[in-house]
Amino acid sequence: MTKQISPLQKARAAYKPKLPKVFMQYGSNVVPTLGAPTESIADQKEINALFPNTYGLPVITFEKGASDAGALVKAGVILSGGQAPGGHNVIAGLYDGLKKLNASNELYGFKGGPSGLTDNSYVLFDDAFIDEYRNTGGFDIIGSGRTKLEKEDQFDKVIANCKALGITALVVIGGDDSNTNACMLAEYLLKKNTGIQVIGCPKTIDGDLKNEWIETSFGFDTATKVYSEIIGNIQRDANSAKKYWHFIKLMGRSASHIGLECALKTQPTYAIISEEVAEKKMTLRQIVTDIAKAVKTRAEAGKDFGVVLVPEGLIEFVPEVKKLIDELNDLLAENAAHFDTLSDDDKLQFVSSKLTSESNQAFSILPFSIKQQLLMDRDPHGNVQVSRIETEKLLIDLVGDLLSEWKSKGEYKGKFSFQNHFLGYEGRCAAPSNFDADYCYSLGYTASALIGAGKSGYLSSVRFLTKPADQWVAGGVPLTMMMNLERRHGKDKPVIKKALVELDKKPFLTFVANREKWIAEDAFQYPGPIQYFGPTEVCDQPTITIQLEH
Ligand code: FBP
Repeated sequence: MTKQISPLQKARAAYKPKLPKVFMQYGSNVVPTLGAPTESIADQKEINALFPNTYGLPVITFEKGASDAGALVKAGVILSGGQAPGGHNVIAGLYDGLKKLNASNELYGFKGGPSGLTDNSYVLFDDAFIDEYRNTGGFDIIGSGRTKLEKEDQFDKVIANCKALGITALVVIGGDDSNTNACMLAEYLLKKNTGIQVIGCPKTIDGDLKNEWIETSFGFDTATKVYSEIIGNIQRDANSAKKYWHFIKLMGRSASHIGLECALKTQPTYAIISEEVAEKKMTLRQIVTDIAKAVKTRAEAGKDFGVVLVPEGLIEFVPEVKKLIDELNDLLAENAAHFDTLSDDDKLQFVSSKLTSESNQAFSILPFSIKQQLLMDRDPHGNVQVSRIETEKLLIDLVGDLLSEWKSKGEYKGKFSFQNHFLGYEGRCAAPSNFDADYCYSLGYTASALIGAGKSGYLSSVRFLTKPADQWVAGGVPLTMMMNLERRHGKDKPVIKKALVELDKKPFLTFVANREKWIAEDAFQYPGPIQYFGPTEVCDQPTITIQLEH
C-alpha cells in the first residue's frame, strides 16, 4: 500500500531549504578561515588540563577558496536527547553536503541516540531514505536517546565500531550535555590518534545552548511558535468564557527562554521567569502571593479569568527548593541501592531523617504528590525530570489556599476557577518552521564542511540569523570554548555552560516593561499557527528573543 501523506506534507517535502551564501555560491569550494586561539568561558586552567588536544582551537568561518576536499569520507550521525523540530533537516543538510564534497561519500545513522554508537546499531542512508524525511518534524529517522557517552570503555567501543565500518567522522546532534560528551569523545579520539573527527550541532527546544557564536539552538523557533498558537487559543477561550484562570506549564528543563518568548508573543495576564525568581531569592510563598494579588486585582475589575505561564524548571530556581533538590540529588546518588529497596512511605521517612532542618521544612510544606515527584529517578545526566513535576498544579493549589484565606477575612470577593495545561510534547516534534528548516539544513551542511576541512572538537555554527538566510555566515566554534566546571553528582565536572535568561538584556526588559499592563488590561495576542507559505513578514520571522538580542 502506498503511504498516504497530507497535502501540506507533500508541499513541505518539496520545500528547498536556504543555505548561507558561501555554500549557495561556491558549493564545496570553500575553505576555513581561522580566528585567534580561544579560551574557555571560565576555569581556563582546569579545562585546558582536561582537554589538552582540543583546547584553544580557533573559531572558524567558511569563505570562498579552492578546497582540497574530495577524499572519500564515511561519516556517522546520532540524534541525542529530547526531540526538537528540524533534526531531520540537519541530517539532510549533512548528507547533501557530504555528497557535494564527493558523490561517493557515505553517511551512517546510528539508531536510538548515543547507545547506537556503542551497540553498533545503524542504517546507511541513501537518497530515497533521506528524501522521505526532508522538512519533517520528529527524530524518527533514526530515533534518539539519553544514554550518557562519557566513559573510556564506551569510547573504545565507538572506536572499534567506527573502524569496522571505515567511519572517520561523527556528528552529534544534541544539547549542552550531549555536546559536552561530544567534546570528551573528540578529545579521546585525538589522544588515541584514531583519525576520527567529532562535530556537534546545537539542538534543544529549550533555547539554552547559545552564546556569542551560537545565536540559538534549533527547534526553539518552531516549538515556541506551536506553544504560542495554543496559548493564544486558550487566551481566546478565557476571554470568551470569562470564567477560568488557566495555568500553563511550558517545557524547558531549566532556563525560561520558552516561557519568555511565548510571553512576548502572546502577552498573557501573568508569566513567571525562573531566573528572576532565583535572582530575587523569592520563596514559594512570595511567588504564590504575587499571582494571588494579580487574581485579586482582576477580580476587583470584574474579571475572574486570566492566563498564567509557568516555566517547567521553576521549582529548581526557588532557592529553598533548589537547596532541597541539591540535597536530595546527593542523597539519592549516595544511597541509590538502599533507596530502591524502600517503599514509598519509607522513602519519605528516610529522606526526612537525612535532610537539613531548612530543607526538611521546605519538603514538609509540599503536597504528597510533589514530594513523590521529587524522589523519582533522575535522568542519566543526574537531573530531576522536571517535565514530570506538576508545578502548575502546585501553584493552583497554593494560590487557591491563599485566596480562600483572603476570602475568609473579606479581602477577596472573586471566584477562582481554574484549568491546568502542560505544553511540551505538543511542540517538540512539529514540522519545522521555515526558519528551523533553513537553519537546521545549514547546520548540517556546515558540519559536512567542517568534516571536509578535517576539523574536530567543533560545534557547527551559523550566524547573523536575523538577516535573510543568504546572508548567514557558516563556521565552527570550539566546544572547549563554551565549557566551565559545574557541580554534578557531588563532583566538579567540565560542562558546556547553560545559557539562562539574562535579566539585563532586551528580551527580559521588554517583558518587564509591559507585564503590569498585561495584568490590568487584556492585551492577549493570538499568533495563530506557523505559516509555511505566504508573505515573508508572516512566514519568515525569527523569534522575538533573537530579534531583540541582535
Ligand atoms: P534536550 O535538552 O535534550 O533537548 O531536552 C529538552 C526537553 O524537551 C526539556 O524541555 C524537557 O524537560 C525534557 O526534554 C523532557 O525530556 P523527556 O521527554 O526525555 O522526559
